[in-house]
Amino acid sequence: MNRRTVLATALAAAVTLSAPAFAAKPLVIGFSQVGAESEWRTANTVSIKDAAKKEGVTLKFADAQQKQENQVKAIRSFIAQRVDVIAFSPVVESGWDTVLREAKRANIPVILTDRAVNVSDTSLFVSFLGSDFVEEGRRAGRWLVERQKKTPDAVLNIVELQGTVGSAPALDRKKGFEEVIAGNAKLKVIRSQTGDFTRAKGKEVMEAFLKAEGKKINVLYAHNDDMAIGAIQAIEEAGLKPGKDIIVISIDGVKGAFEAMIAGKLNVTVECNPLLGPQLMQIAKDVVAGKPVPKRVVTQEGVFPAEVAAKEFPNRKY
Ligand code: GYE
Repeated sequence: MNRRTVLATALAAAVTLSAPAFAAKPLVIGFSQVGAESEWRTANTVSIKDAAKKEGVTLKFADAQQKQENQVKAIRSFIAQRVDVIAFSPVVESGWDTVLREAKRANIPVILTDRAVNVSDTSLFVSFLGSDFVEEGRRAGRWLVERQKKTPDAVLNIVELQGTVGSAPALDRKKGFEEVIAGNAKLKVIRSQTGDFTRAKGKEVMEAFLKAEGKKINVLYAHNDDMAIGAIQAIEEAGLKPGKDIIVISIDGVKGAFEAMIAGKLNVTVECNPLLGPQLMQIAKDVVAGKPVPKRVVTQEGVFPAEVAAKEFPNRKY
């Protein structure tokens, strides 16, 4: 090797060595999703994946199929991979202390999206981005209180389809609704059971409600649109008219709910916005940059009764 070749080789080696230092290292986020149980969840997943792509974030996405143990496993694997940020939508509220302590010990910030956790130490997560589910339950209740004024003498028997047992939206939507109808002797919840936020379960449980209570049922309050859509099928199969014989109230505001409202089968949906991707990316970037981030970011939402469904439908993004 002559002197020139030695120099050239050394130079090439130096360039190769220093090249990665110049390229911006993409932010790596490990995200553990609940599952794919509803239209809402699908829109939420698409929003997160799209926002990551747009922001040049490397997203490690894990679907937990509605099982907490899968989420715990995913979080542990993100810790082992030393991702920059862990984000997740906790399927249920409790049972997170141990794994979140492990993330904290590894110095990996955790962002909660969509659903809350019940932990003894709130420093185990840096931010919680999502809706106010108690308020959504209140909105559903307030709509019914107004509707009841049309038939002031009638007692309305309500059946409730709850979301996933132990999940923040199921607990809070029940609580908010109860808070508003409490003390109103004309509004009575006669049955309440989980339909796990899915259409199939919503239909199955509504069939059981109809079998047990038949025409006594005046109102269905479903914690999400998918369960309401499943239940609407059950009501029709029982020879009754959803939206008329039984008032149907639900939460989310997905396209399927607007279609059901336009068809006269659903009376109202309370909006819950799943498009959390862009805000999640921003919070993650800020955390890694050492900027202060808000501990709680509440999503802005509305209420859509059937009367406005046709007009609003073209504006819906999920
Ligand atoms: O309402 C439901 C989904 O956590 C807000 O989860 C979310 C809920 C949503 O399965 O459709």
